[in-house]
Amino acid sequence: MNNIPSLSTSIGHINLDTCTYNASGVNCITEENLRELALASTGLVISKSCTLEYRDGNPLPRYYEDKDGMYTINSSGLPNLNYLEYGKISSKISCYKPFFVSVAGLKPDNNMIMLRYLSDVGNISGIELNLSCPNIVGKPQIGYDFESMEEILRRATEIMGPHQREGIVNRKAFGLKLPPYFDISHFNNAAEVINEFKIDFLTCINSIGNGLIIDPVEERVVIKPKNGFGGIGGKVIKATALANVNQFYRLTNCDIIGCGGVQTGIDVFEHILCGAKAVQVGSQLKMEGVLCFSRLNQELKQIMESKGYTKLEDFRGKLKVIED
Ligand code: IRO
Repeated sequence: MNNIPSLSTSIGHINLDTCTYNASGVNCITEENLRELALASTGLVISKSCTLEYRDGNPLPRYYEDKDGMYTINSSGLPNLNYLEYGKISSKISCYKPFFVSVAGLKPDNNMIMLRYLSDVGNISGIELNLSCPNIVGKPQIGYDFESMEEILRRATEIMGPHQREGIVNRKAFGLKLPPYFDISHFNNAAEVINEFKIDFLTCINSIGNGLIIDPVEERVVIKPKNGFGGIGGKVIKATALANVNQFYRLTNCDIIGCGGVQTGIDVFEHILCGAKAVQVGSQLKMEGVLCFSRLNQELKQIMESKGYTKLEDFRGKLKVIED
């Protein structure tokens, strides 16, 4: 009998050999970055969020981490090659494993142009629409404006429905990268909007927007853009991430992708216990490089073995609450 735990999973109709992969944004801008991720022990590869045009991003320094990964702060400002390039690169990555593209238009119309094009590229398996970039001056996070979010999802899901290409129905997994929510009424508001549409997956969460990390010795901020304000990642955001995974697991029928505070196999296990079907790694990938995936997968397998679990569905979403 083969008792080695399997980490295989699925996102929408896309099957993955393992449940961990990169968070969009970290080490995934260039073709070289993406190939390195494809050759690592990832279940899929997702690109940096893209825009219509190439972007250099914000001035440096725009990223900072504390020495033990307790927190990171970034204000990258959407550096990316542009959406057409990720369409082209898709053929180089999809020969290894599923390739997803993250999309973050600076205007709603730009999102629609990119979705229309990318939904017709055969080598792309999924699209994550980023509704939560915290770092573009003058562009509020769409995920916090439920009216705009509804309007964008109405237009996006019309485009992302079954797509006809050379006579073949070519449907991608379509999902949203959400910001963290902190109030129960906001979880309900967001879920109500999401449940109106056909959304395959939700990635919870993006960085916690507009935090401020300072250097008390220098009496100065640690990154340059926006007077030092940026998106917070790292260990400190795990509790918020788990809460968001679990709320959206309860409130929607979407597949949930956990993201936030993952440094060890236990963190991956906890995300799955809260309902996640797969788990993205951001800050830890930045700190450790792509070898983090084989380590995390191995650590998760050891935890599963010690508990007698052979597959993720044995414990996914089975978080217990304390009864009276
Ligand atoms: O500054 C960024 O590029 C960035 C993006 I688009 C995002 O979605 N989240 C983040 O922390 N940084």
